[in-house]
Amino acid sequence: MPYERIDFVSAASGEGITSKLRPCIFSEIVVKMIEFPDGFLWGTATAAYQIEGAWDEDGKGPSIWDTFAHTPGRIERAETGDVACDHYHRYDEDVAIMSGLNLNAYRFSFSWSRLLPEGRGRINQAGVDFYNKLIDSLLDAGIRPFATLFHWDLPEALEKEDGFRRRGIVDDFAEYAGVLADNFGDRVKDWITLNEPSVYTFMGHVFGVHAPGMQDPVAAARVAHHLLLAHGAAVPVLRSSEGARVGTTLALTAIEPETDSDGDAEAARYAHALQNRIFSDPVFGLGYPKEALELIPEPPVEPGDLEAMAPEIDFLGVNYYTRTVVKHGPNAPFKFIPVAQPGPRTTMEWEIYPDGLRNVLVDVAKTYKPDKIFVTENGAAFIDPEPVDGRLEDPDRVAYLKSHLTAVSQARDLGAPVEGYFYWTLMDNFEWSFGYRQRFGIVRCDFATQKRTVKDSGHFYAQVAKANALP
Ligand code: IFM
Repeated sequence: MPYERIDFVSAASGEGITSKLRPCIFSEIVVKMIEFPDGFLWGTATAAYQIEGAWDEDGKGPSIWDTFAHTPGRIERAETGDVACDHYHRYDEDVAIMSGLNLNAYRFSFSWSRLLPEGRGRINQAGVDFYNKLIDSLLDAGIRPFATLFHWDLPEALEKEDGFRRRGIVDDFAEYAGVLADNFGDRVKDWITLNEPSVYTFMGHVFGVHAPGMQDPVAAARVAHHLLLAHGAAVPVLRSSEGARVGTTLALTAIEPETDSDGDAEAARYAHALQNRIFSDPVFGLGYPKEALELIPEPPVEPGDLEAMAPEIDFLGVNYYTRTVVKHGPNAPFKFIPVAQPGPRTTMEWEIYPDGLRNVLVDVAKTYKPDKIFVTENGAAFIDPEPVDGRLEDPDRVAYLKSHLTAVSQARDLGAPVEGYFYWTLMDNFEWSFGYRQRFGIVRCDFATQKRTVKDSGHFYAQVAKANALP
C-alpha cells in the first residue's frame, strides 16, 4: 500500500492538515479527495529516440541524435540510444503495462528518419508498419494516442543541409506532416507539432550539449524562427485529416524574482521573455517579445512570417519541471542571474516546486486563452533502489506526483482549462546527455535484461487514474 500519509481538513477549523490517518479521530475529520472531471486524460509521455532503440533497423535512416551519441565525449559513459528500452520490439508489452496502469492516453513521438530516411521523398514502409502496430495496439487497449512530430531527432540527411538553420526545412516539415496525416490520421486525432523548441534551439545550438552540438547564437536564432514557421506550416496539413486536433508543446518554467526590487523584476522580465515567451508569444500571434530580441541575434523574419507562425491551435501542451528564481544582472549575458534555491531537488538538480506548475498553467491560461491545456510532461528523476521481490519503493516520486497533481487541480480551480496530465515518463529511458543515469520512469527498465518493473509510483498513479481523483 503506497500511501503513507493522507491530507484532510479539520471540520472544526477548516484548515488543511497533513498527518497520519488515525481511525480514532476519523469522526472529527473530513477526508479531502481531489477530484478531476469526467474524461480527464491520464497518460505518460515518451520520445522515439529515448525508448525505441533499433537505431538502424528495417531501413531507418540516422538522426542527429544517432550521430551525436556516437560521437566520443558527448554522452556520459558513452551511452547511446541504439537499444534504449527496445520499445521497437517490445511495444506490445509496454502498451499492456499502460493498460494495466488504467491509463487512457499516451504521448509518443514519431522518428522522422524511421519514416523518411532521407528526411523527404522516399517513405520507409517498415517504419510505417511499426507505428501502425503501435497505434492499433494503443487503440485496442482504449488508450488515446497523442503523437509528437518532432522531439529533436532530426534526420541526419537534413542536418547535412543545415537542419533548421535552412528556411527550406519548413517545406520538408510540412511534407513530413502530410505523410503522418495520410498514414495515421484515420486513427491518430491528437497531434503535437514540436516538443520544447526552446530546448532544441538553445541546448543544441547555443550550449552545444544536445544534438547537433553547435555553439552559435546566430544559428540558434534562425533555428528558433524556422521551428516556429514549421509548426505554422504543419498545423493546416494535420488538420486536413478528419477530426484532427493540433497543438504544440512548450517547456515553461515559473520565473520568480528573488526580491520585490525593481532590478529583480527587470531580471524576471528578461528571463520570462527568453525562457518562455520567445516561443509562446509567436505561437499565439503576439510576435517575438521585445526583451528577447534584446538578448538574441535578430531572427530572419520575412513579411507574413508572424501570421504564418500563429495558426489557430486546439490546445497548448505545457511541460513543467521546475521554477527559475532570478536576480538583477544587467551585465550578465542574458541580463538576469539565476539564484539556486535551498529546497528539495531531483537528481537533475531541479528544485521540486509544485506551486510553479499551478502558476504557469494559470498564467498561460490568462495570457493566451487557449481552448485547452494538457500537461504534456511533468516528472522527476531520483535514485531508485533495486526492486525487492518485484516491488520498487520510490516514495519521493509518489510525493512528487501527489504535489504536482494537486497543483494541476488548483490551476483548474483558478480557471486554467487543463484536460489531461502526462507523467514524464512511462519507463526509465535515455536521458539525452546524461545517458541512462537519470531515472524518471514510473516503471523501472533494467537495461541489461529489458525487464520492466512497475514502481510504487506507477501503482499510485494507476489508482489515481482509476479513481479519477487524488486521495
Ligand atoms: O527527457 C526529457 C524530454 O525528452 C523532454 N522534456 C524534459 C525531459 C526530462 O529532461
